Amino acid sequence: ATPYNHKEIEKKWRQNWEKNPVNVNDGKKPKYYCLDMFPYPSGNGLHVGHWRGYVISDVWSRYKMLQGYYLIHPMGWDAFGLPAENYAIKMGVHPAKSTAENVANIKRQINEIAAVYDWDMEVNTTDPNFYKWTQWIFVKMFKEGLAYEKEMPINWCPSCKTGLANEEVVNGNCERCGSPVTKKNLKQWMLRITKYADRLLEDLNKLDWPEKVKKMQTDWIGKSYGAEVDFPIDGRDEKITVYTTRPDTLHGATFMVLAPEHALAASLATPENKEAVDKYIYEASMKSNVDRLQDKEKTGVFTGSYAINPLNGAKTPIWISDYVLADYGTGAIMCVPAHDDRDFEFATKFNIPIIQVIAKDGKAIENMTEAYTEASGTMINSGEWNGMESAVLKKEAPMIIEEKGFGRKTVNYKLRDWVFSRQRYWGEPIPIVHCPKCGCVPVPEEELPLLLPEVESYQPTGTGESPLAAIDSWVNTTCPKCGAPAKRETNTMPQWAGSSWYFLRYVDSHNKDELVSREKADKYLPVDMYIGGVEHAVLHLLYSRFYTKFLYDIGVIDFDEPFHKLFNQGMITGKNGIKMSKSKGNVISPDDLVRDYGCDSLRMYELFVGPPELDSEWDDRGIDGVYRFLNRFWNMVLQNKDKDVKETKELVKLRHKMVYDITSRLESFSLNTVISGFMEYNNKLIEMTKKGGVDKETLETAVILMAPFAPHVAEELWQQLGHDTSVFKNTWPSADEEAMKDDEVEIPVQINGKTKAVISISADEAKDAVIAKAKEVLGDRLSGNIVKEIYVPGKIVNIVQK
Ligand code: ANZ
Ligand code: ZN
Repeated sequence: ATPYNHKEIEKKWRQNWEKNPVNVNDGKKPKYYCLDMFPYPSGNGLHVGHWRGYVISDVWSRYKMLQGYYLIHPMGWDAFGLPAENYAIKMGVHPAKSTAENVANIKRQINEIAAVYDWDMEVNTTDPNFYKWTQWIFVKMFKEGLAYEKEMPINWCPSCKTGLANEEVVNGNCERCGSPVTKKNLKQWMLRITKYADRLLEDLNKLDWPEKVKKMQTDWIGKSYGAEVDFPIDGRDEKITVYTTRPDTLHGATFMVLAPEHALAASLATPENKEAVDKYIYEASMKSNVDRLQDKEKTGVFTGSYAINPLNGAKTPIWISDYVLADYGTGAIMCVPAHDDRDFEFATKFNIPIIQVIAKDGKAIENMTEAYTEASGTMINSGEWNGMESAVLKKEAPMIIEEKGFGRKTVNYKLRDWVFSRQRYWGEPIPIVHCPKCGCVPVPEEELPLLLPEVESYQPTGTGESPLAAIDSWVNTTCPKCGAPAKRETNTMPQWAGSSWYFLRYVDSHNKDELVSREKADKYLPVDMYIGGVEHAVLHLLYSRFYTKFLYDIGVIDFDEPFHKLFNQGMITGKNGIKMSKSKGNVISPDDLVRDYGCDSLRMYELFVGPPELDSEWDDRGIDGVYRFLNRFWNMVLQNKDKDVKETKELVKLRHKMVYDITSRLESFSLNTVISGFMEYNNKLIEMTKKGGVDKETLETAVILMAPFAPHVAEELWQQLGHDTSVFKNTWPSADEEAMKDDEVEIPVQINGKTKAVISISADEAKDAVIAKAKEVLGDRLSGNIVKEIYVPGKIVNIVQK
């Protein structure tokens, strides 16, 4: 038989598939949309870690194709934004040029995977035909009041020289470059994602996503119920309104704290405290939110003023501290040190009284060494509330407060509006004109795309202005409304803009008149399966849901969740779990492995390295084993192909068990055990080959099962088995449970050669198990002095005893 030659058959089938695509839309098949998170075309190319996700999605796609679906399986490029621009600056070439080169290189590498991508659908976020619609969505949002301008202190990365969204700040550092994030006061375009907070939260229930990701989004949206309480200021007309989730503890409020940015903070300082207060406020303004919340010793300053507890008239000192955030709740809190950790720490440090108002079993703690934070127990020191269950009161207090007239029940969210301006060159220009008379006027829809102009210098300026601001001929324009001289907005969109909706465009990527035609959207969308890394849990995956809901609201599409099912693959790491990166010098390129072992071996090895949802260490040596397996499989099929073996009960059973095992492992996404399953079944088939051969149906079934994993090998063997159509024209085999059952046989059980009983066993049961069964039926007929135990497989048991 012909030996397995991966180079030859991979070339042959690649050409063949190009001419005769295996994924065809006959208009009758149901669609299945399997999407990869599209890559940034960075200059480093793909490493074996990138392959993993693409292989997983391609295996799943081909499996769906074999189940009879018309597959939507596209690929494209997320090419605007900081990574592409930073790379271009480093290499000293224009980002448009370097991006095009990188796309070409990565596309070549991706083609080595032999995935069934439909390149006719390809999109690139930097293509004017694409970003026309990114801008169009912005204009629509502006018209709906969802895009607005606001001046405020925002997160600023001094190294990337641009503003960042909250989602892009990770533990106080820039999500891109890791530099500590500072604050900068800038006029910003904002997207009102908060308007969708409730829907973004509730609709998580509709999604078949990992619980972990749902929880991350739930926490990020951070909905909480509580009350606002108004505290009059002693000797003044103003009130301080606080937000609390624990209004049941109102009697235990022994001080108040305002955020340094609170409107009243500076003015509450009495003359002797003025200097200290001003200094504190100034210093706080230099820190980021994350810095302020991090676990370090509390700082604060007393204003000298007091507020009156509206419930019991107690005089409570007003402090300022940076552990209270300006942009959450009301930026002011009532502090209950007995029942809140942060307040306890603060009160202990500054010697403020602590009053316990909730007690377990009604008994107060003698010397509190930490806050009692459970919301269960009985109210004490709480006037008319004494004796109530705190859990009950927690729910009722907002209503009581509302009735008494010094507050109201409220709902709060942690989610903030999306800071949408970037002071960088390589992004979609925000299509707005600033007119001295008309204010902000959107570029008319029919004039989109508003092209990104060529510039001499695309380096970030660091001044808070984008490099576009330096191009007078571009900046100076006329107002689309009144015709007066006006100026263009010079900020660009964040890199998330294009990726928030790209999955909609694939199915109608050439449409010049619409983002996507309603007909195609109804037919081919939304995404059934989305595969990618978990790092996007609250960035891309939240923004995409927001955009989808908006486009649903304005009637572009008829569904309001983009991704029905989500699978997050783990990372492939270098030795000792270290992330693969160029700087660490541990990047393994797939190119050499494909050359030496072939695409099919690398595909299977990518899955074999470990459970797909976990991080796995890469070890080059393992691919050898997969390569040898493919050789053995190849030889096994070819050895049997002309033998014309009749199917036996044993072969039928083996076939159905194989179908059952492979399918159930595949369905549960246990892809590494699918590969080990193939190895086990191949060994069994090799055994059968030695015993007399494997029948054609079993061979064909094995080849079809292998097709999503090793498509070239499967296609070639399918042809060698005598077919002239593609292996992918088959239907995925199904397992018959009846056929999988083991046969039972009855055998005699003897003592010293005389039959005493009959037992029924399955034909391939192990000797130990059969002897155990025999001894059980013989019971006390056994003497306890056994000399020998004889088992003739499937025939007879004989126990020799004295
Ligand atoms: C009194 C109290 C007593 C509180 C108690 C807690 C426990 P979540 O669940 O995160 O919404 N808080 C309110 N606004 C704040 C701000 N701008 N910065 C920092 N902390 C703020 O938390 C709400 C609780 O966090 C509120 O309830 C408030 O403290 C505090 F035993 O009020 B609480
Ligand atoms: Zn940065």
